Amino acid sequence: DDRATFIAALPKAELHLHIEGSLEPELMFELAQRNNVAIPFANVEEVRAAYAFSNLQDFLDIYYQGMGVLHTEQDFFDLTTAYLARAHADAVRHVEIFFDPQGHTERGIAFATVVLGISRALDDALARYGITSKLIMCFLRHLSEAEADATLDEALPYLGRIDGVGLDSSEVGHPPSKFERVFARARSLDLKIVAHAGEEGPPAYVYEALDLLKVDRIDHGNRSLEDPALVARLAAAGMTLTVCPLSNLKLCVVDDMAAHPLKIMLSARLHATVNSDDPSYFGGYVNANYQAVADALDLSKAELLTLARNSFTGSFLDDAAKAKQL
Ligand code: ES4
Ligand code: ZN
Repeated sequence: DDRATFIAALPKAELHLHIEGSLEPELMFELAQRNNVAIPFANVEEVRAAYAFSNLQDFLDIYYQGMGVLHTEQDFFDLTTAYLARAHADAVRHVEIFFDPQGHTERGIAFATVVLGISRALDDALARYGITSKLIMCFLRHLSEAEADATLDEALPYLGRIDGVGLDSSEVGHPPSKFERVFARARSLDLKIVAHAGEEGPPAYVYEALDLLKVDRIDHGNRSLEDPALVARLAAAGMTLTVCPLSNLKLCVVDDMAAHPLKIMLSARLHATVNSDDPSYFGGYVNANYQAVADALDLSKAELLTLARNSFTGSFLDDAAKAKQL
């Protein structure tokens, strides 16, 4: 219909995408075979049937298992190339990709293998599609700050290709305060700062992300809406929230898409954006996320345009590059 056509053609940036979460079951099987890795599924249908989650941890358990098929630089290149082809098909002009180095280094995969495979695919996408990109290294918050610090050390030779650091994995019980020092060090290295906050965790974690980590963006941020003073602060600061509707539905952050807070966020003047998070696991790439939330909340073209504009203004592109996209 008319809205689908509008969404499909809308130039957009994707700001919240875990590259390991774009691993489709077909590629998982191909890489399992290529690398002689056993996976506990007989076929693609069995994999998809396993993607029924009741919370974030349910998902994370299967997400860390899935990434176990990624071994070589070529694997990371193929994974990233497949995502970028899908993003291009969705009129994505700019991507800011998260990766989880600790999910790989703890399995004995070299940091360099991961970064070089991903970044070669990003270079190709610029040449092939004109898609610009930033790369954001996330620390796993269920691990220690010392382990995050060691990961930042490993990243030092690659800071020419890494634009920012983020914080992901199991949120509750692992507040931003646990990582205050490593994020201070990242800031001193001129890295951009983001953190997942308020996905399952309370508004206090969003305050910590702002006050202790000094984030440039909040990933998710849904539970900020429980605290009117926090909403006012986020709006006044022009803080971008990278919202992920299908993720929120699949991880039971919302009970129903009709109950999704995106429209309330926009009404409260929050700088919300729409993103796919882990599209292979949550059932759709960025346009499917726009479509699902637009249908459920009856979003207008003006609201959809605001979301797409927010994705560029909230990106880490420099002002000249933003001006070209807007
Ligand atoms: C994630 Cl949806 C989500 N939340 C937290 N950590 C993650 N890692 C990958 N996807
Ligand atoms: Zn995420």
